[in-house]
Amino acid sequence: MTLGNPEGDLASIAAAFDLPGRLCSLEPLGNGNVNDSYLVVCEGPPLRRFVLQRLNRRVFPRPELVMANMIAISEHVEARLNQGCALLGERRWQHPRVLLSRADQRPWVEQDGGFWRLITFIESSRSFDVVASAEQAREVGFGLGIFHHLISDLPPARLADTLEGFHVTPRYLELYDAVLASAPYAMGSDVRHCQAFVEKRRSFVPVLETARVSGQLRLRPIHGDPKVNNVMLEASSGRACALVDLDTVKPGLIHYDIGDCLRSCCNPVGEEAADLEAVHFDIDLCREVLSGYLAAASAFLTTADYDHLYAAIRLISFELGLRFFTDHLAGNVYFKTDRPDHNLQRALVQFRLTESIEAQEGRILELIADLRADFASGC
Ligand code: GN1
Ligand code: MG
Repeated sequence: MTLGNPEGDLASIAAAFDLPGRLCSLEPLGNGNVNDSYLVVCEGPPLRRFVLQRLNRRVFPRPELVMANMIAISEHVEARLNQGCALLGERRWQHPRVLLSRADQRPWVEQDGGFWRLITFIESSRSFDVVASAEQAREVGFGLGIFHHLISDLPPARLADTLEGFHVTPRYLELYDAVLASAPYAMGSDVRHCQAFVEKRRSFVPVLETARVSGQLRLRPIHGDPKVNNVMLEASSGRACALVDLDTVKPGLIHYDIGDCLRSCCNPVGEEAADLEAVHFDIDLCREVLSGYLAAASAFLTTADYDHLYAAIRLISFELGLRFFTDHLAGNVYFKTDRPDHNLQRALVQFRLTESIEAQEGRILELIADLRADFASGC
């Protein structure tokens, strides 16, 4: 099989892992903004599928620590599942497994400067770039809740900080200020709009970090990127059955995850939307995601956790907008792009979503209070 790969033969990289059979196909997979992913199919029966990924070394300067975190999480989750998890009932929960290199039994292969890993594909499952129904929204929330539940007793110190400053919003603001100071080109009206948008929200930026430093919120193991398409739903039942994309698993605030999941699920037109007018935060979807989440996670949430939920929802959409905007100003050096203004458009989408969240602050706070009361009464 020849795949015309400019950086060496992808098939030979896949074959360097301990695959269970002969490789029969290999094709690009998904639309990740950072790593490159390929679907690898192995001869059966049954046919077995895997995901081959090249980690972006600029984003993850210590990729071996990313793998160590993935393995620590996998072992922990497997052990928890073997003990049985009452919350899952009849539901099957899966976790991607890491394959080892044939040559040295390490969980990665390095070739021509690339750092590659191969993990199992979650069989009989699908993911979606936007939420298609209330049931799906609830399942995505439940999936995140189960994931948090399964890792809630893993001491965060067991995980390396693979991406220092990830979701620490004041750090993104510092980077933005530095990039803006040396931005090389004339500012168009969209850029000026984004700049003014950020200026107005400066004082809000440290809200979660201040709560962490004061001890109100504490570090826990988190997923780091639980956007809607990282929650796999069983194809037959539509039930959440796995969380994938575990690169960003590390110690953090669960609020980053909850905010990220909500900003992703509750924008019905998705983060690549071209029509800004259509971007909005759908509070009905928010109710579904949060109630799904709380059905699995309410047992370990504190009063302070609930008190910071609204701030998390507002902050993480703002933060992603700030990250896209900064990358636009920096010349698109972090996120993959298809065109020069791609990151600017993505920033405009997230800022529009932030505005919609802000406009519904009262309703979102009421919703959180209602759900909190329901779950406190054992609903
Ligand atoms: C990046 O590469 P991907 O699509 O899994 C980013 C996330 C963003 C996301 C927005 C390591 O994730 O933080 O929320 O794009 N991952 C990293 O789609 O920066
Ligand atoms: Mg990711």
